[in-house]
Amino acid sequence: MFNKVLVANRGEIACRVIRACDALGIGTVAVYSDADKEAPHVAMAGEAYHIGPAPAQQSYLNQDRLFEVAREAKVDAVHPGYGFLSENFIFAERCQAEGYAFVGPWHQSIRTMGDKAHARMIVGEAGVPLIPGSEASRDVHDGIGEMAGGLGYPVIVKAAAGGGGIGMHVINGPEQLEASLNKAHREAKAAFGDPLIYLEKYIPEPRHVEFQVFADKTGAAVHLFERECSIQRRYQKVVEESPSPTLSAATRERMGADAVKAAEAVCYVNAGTVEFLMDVDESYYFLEMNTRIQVEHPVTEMVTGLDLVQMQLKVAAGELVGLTQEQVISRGAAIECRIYAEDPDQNFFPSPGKITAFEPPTGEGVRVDAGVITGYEVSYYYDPMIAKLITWGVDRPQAIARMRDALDAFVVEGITTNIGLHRRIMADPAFVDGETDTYYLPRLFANGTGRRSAL
Ligand code: MV4
Repeated sequence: MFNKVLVANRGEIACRVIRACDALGIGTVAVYSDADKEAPHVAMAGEAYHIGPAPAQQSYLNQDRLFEVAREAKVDAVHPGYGFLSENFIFAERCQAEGYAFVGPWHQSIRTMGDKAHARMIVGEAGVPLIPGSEASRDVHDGIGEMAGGLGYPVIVKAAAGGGGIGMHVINGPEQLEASLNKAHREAKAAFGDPLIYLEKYIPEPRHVEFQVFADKTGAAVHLFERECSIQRRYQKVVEESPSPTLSAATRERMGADAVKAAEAVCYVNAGTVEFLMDVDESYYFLEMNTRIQVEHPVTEMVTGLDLVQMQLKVAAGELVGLTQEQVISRGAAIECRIYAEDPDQNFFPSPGKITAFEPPTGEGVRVDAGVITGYEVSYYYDPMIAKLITWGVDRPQAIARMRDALDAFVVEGITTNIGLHRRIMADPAFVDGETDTYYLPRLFANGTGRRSAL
């Protein structure tokens, strides 16, 4: 096992990784920018190094500075968390080249799964259902347009290097085809420096269901069940839960097996997430694979009783997962509400400022993963998520009831947060009925309920 780990991140995930290292008796090295001098992860770590000014490019993304700290602190592993450098295969490769274990997948897997078109091809060849679509192309006039007719409208055009919805355009008919393809090319080139785009059959109002997978150096992968992440705003997840409230056991079985197939197709190692889009009839399709620990990993931890970050560290140190699929059991229901420093009355614009009181809720089945404390100054340099509130119940109604009570008890003063939005969602009959798909929030904002059709 490692002696000392550099936690190359900040906020709640840095605190989370430090807690996992402490539990395993591993030394921890935190890094912090000018804006994070008072951040809780600094005090939690065994050692802490200042790495530069607040802007991420000059601190948390400054690879040279991070490797200086790794050398000076004599760490033997680097945990990238999520965001920042966690899916940067150059960084992963450089960790290996400089003699540090990278707590994550092999850099080649990061590279493979980072190219959405390439990932689709490999996973499709392994027999995982893909959304019917075209091969990627750089040139509008090489037949990709004819594909649209073959797929049947509506279709959607996506950037191969993309993600998070950038450069995506729904095309409802042939009259929009040419203009939309040209626009997608331009946006793909501008956003990712690569005009590679591809077409897919458009799935209206899909659910976003993802499976946690874990693999060790033997290449054997297991899934740790699913997370329903359909409640999103501008492709940013807001509420996640496990199990998915409406997924049938038969579909769960098949999706889990396909998630494992996708991971094994790319010789995946460590923690990964296979994302699917699911249609109303529970037909599902591979969307993408995330090669990092995700924000929403706690809901999986609450229903399986596993510590995913400790597992990451053990597997990165060469240990085996040591679990057969039959030994992975999901019990009860867990829900996560992401607490953002943003103002719902200002179109959820970030709302930085000094937190004058931060008193998270406690109680049976309540977990708070926070990246802030009373007195901390939330800046606008980083993602505005300040904490995650997770509840577990013996069933979904109990998890919801506990979430309502926890949200009511959550004290955050000095800044505005989206806690009010979460209380609205937890009180919404459509949410309670599990009627959530990726258009739930737009419907809630428009109609006061996320109900699909105004009954
Ligand atoms: C789709 C889709 C419908 N049909 N692809 C959005 C982000 C990117 N990762 C993929 N996304 C989508 N791709 C087809 N063929 C709908 C979405 C989508 C979405 C997907 C997952 C979670 C939230 C979403 C919100 C809007 C659209």
